[in-house]
Amino acid sequence: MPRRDRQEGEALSFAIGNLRPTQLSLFEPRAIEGFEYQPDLISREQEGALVARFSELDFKNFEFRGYLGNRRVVSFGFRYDFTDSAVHAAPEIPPFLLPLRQQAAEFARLDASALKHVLVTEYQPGAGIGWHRDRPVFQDVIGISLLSSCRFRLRRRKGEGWQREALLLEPRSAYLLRGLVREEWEHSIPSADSLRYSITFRSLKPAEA
Ligand SMILES: O=C(O)CCC(=O)C(=O)O
Repeated sequence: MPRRDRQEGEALSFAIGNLRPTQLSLFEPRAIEGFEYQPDLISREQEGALVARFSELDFKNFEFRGYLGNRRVVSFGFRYDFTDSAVHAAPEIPPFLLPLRQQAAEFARLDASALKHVLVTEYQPGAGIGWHRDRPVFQDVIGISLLSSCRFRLRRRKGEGWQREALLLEPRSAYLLRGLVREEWEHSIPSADSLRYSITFRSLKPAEA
């Protein structure tokens, strides 16, 4: 793993629930408490319309304490700053993302207003994300994949080693990370073969909201 990803993975935090029967069996993942997967949350038309709007967004390389990642990100509502390990106000969630936020909230059985943070991530070929748990200031995490599939890897400490699971995230699908999968498991995505975007909605822990 490149040094940058390793350092990022070491310092970030995690999340998973019950895999639904709709889950692809390619990697035959065992159920992980708190992880849910929903194929085809959005249509191809909605996917195309979302991607068309991304050229308006001010993507910047992901930055972690002086290291630049090869994925590019833009935050709305709130942004997490790794320099002071705190959330800060970010530009308002653009109206074109609000219908998707509603769909994400319904999938996660939440009120849309609870999803105060949105992160749009661009993975050009060669870009991935190292092992991490999402920061503890966040509660539930809903990720929507666009354009390409990717392998979503999960691991947690087991004795001296790791228990590992993996599954395929299909384009237009959504996953939910809540509870145990947030607390015990790390996740990572290997370098993309082709362009992929993800849109991640997060709720804040009550103390932060
Ligand atoms: O691209 C994804 O679906 C994963 C994003 C992720 O794990 C993160 O931003 O912390």
